[in-house]
Amino acid sequence: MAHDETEGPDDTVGYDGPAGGWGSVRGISSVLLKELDSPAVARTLMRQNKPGGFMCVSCAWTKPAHPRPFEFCENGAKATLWELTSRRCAPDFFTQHTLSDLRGWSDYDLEQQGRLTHPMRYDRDTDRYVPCSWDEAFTGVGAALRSIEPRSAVFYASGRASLETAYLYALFARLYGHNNLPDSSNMCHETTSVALKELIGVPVGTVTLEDFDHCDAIFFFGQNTGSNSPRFLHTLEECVRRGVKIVTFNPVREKGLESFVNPQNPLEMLTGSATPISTQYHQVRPGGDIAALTGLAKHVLDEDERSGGEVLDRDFIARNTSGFQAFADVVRATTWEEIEREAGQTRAALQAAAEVYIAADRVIGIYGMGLTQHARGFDNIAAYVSLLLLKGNLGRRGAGISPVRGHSNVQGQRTVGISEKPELVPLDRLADQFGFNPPRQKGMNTVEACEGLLAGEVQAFIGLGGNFLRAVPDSPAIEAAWTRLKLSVQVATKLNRSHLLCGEQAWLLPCLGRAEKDVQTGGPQVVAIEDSLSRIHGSRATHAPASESLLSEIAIVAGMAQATLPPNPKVDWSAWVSDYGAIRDAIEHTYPDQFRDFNKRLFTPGGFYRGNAAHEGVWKTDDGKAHFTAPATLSAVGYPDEPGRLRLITLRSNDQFNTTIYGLSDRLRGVEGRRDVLLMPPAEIERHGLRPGQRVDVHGDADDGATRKVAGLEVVPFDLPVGCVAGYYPELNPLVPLWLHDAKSKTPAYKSVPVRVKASDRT
Ligand SMILES: Nc1nc2c(c(=O)[nH]1)N[C@H]1C(S)=C(S)[C@@H](COP(=O)(O)OP(=O)(O)OC[C@H]3O[C@@H](n4cnc5c(=O)[nH]c(N)nc54)[C@H](O)[C@@H]3O)O[C@H]1N2
Ligand SMILES: Nc1nc2c(c(=O)[nH]1)N[C@H]1C(S)=C(S)[C@@H](COP(=O)(O)OP(=O)(O)OC[C@H]3O[C@@H](n4cnc5c(=O)[nH]c(N)nc54)[C@H](O)[C@@H]3O)O[C@H]1N2
Ligand SMILES: [Mo]
Repeated sequence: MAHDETEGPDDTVGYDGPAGGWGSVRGISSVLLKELDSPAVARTLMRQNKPGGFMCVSCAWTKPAHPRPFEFCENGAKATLWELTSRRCAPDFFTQHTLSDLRGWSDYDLEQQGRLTHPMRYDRDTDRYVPCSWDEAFTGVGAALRSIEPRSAVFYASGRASLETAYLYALFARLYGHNNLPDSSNMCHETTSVALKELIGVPVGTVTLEDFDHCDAIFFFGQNTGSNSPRFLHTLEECVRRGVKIVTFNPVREKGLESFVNPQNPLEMLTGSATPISTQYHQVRPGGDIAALTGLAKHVLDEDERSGGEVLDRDFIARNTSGFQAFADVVRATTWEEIEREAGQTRAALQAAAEVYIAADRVIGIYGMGLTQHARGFDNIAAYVSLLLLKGNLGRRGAGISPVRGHSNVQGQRTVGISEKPELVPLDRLADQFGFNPPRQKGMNTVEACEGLLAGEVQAFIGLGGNFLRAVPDSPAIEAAWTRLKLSVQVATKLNRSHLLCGEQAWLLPCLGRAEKDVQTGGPQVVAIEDSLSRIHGSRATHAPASESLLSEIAIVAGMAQATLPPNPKVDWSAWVSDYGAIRDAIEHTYPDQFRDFNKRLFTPGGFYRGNAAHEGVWKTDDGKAHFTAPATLSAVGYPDEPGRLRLITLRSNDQFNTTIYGLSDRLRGVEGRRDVLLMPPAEIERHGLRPGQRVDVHGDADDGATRKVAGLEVVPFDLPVGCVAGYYPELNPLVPLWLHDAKSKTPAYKSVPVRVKASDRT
């Protein structure tokens, strides 16, 4: 059976211990213990996330000015050990295996082969990767790109590459002639970038670390801190000790949001005493957050009326916002019956949460993929912003909205020009700085790039990291379209599924990881990243590279660009490669306000703050105000309920980083040893006439006539709201329709996929 000895309520699978604690230490060692034998690896870990050290490649949580002795967590350590593994995936591996053979391997087994060591070209005759020189690769890529229409090329980026790499990559795309710069953020917090920009005038969160010292309550919607940003648990623990109330809305009872044992606190470790995190935990229905937030707002408005105007911050509303009256009218007219049905929460539960909001002078609103990855994700965020505006909880110390970002530099990549939206990039400055005429036509985001692939309009794809084919919706259909590409290029550290499907010409280009020493003709180089709280940090690596044949991402981008573009006296790729400080100067020139004295401030402890108008109460929106939004719908899923239709949540386990599977332990949820599971509430197991441990097939249930199926999953009873099931990303991506995405940002609806469950023919 797939689970731990511990059980949750109603015989569901669960985990009795808290997040953190001894379990988190064992969680590291069980997978990667042997890598820790190397003193060099241990030294690198000790420098992780410290000023002047190297910045973690796992999540985007902020790096404090006064770090703890170990400023890393279980999952940050895993990410580092994974990158610094002693295993190598060298050319001889590819002489032994054809790509057709490797396509039968799991994600876990592929990455287990270790670090890629040599640049390689796909040889169609033998169906193998064969080693090549860097020159051959660059010349080949350049010739292929020059032979096609630039607008038929897509330059994808996964959010890990540094600010310097991202800036050069985006510049390369524009000098070549397109804005097709989809980013992993298109599958992630694009909803945030679009919604917060429109509603409060900044595309990013408004909260700083200092704000956590002054807040009275924190609301948590759809973010799994214990697994995905564990260092944030320390901040939360400090808040709880100060008496801050934490109210969580999540269909899954996530351990890290319930209680935490600080692995850095010997007393807590010895006594096993845990700090409870959430004061209230509401298992909202997936896609039920607009309804829940509307319920909270309704109670706030009712209490304001009852108390004769004591609750709302009317002065703030009058001076800073627009749309209040229309919002209040719709919320008042919405009935509790509708709210209860859509939220899957009782009126009393929502009122209890609203009471915490009312009682708190300063409130921070946290959220993650539980709000963004829905067909009406924008409306989720709009409802959240509206709630915060009611009591002036934006643009004020100790208050604000804080999306917890994903990849370690995903926010920064957007800051320095990786965007398909030309209006978000200072194209005139770039034109002037580099003496060219940048393309002005909107480029493709991730969903549009997939549509372009399906339509045969995309002819070349470059992946700067990531695992595009595993991460996107409708992954089997996109894989099938992939082989029609004229050119596919993957810049990567480890082998993954996206490398096993090739265009007519294909190159696999291995790069240095962020923890590895990068020496260029100008000496040892450092790079910079931006964290979730808009702070920029330098990252200095000391670890010896995995192979002598690796190049830095910057050198690879520059190499491809030089081989593709005509010479331009204002664009000196070689000078940039020899000294990354020159790239930072160029970034400062393009973005003088945000990157003033970039090189000088690079190693500011705690990072330097890029600034945020909304944090200062300045609203750079169309009308200069922060916007209330009258809810247009209460359901975020974008399709009707039908008998037998379930909402599938795709989850990350505690033992993965996106498509990188470290191991098979989802310790904090009590699911051990396998990932081919379907988590089901006991009531649904019964209603479906199934039993725990039985094999089921999951069928897509979108109204588009397409067949989508993942077969042979094992039923695991799990504490979830009725009408919903959950399973792991990326295995379940074949069930996600490409067209089911947030209406405004096109972020795929990975958190509420319509499915049906049937007993499997397989036993
Ligand atoms: N160790 C580790 N760290 C990571 C990652 C990783 O894979 N592993 N990934 C990184 C990346 S790229 C990202 S974007 C972040 C992702 O971090 P998160 O934003 O935490 O993303 P998820 O784990 O996908 O899901 C978040 C939570 O949303 C809940 N949820 C699902 N549907 C709903 C809903 O309708 N409403 C509400 N309120 N909640 C819902 C789920 O139960 C889950 O607890 O983490 C980053 N950090
Ligand atoms: N069903 C479902 N699908 C989802 C999600 C979900 O919650 N549910 N989440 C979505 C989200 S939030 C995201 S961000 C995307 C993630 O999508 P991606 O960012 O495309 O995927 P990753 O799994 O993060 O990419 C892992 C690969 O990156 C490469 N890599 C690692 N480090 C480096 C490096 O330093 N440089 C380079 N060049 N390559 C490196 C390795 O080869 C590794 O195999 O997936 C999305 N897809
Ligand atoms: Mo993400």
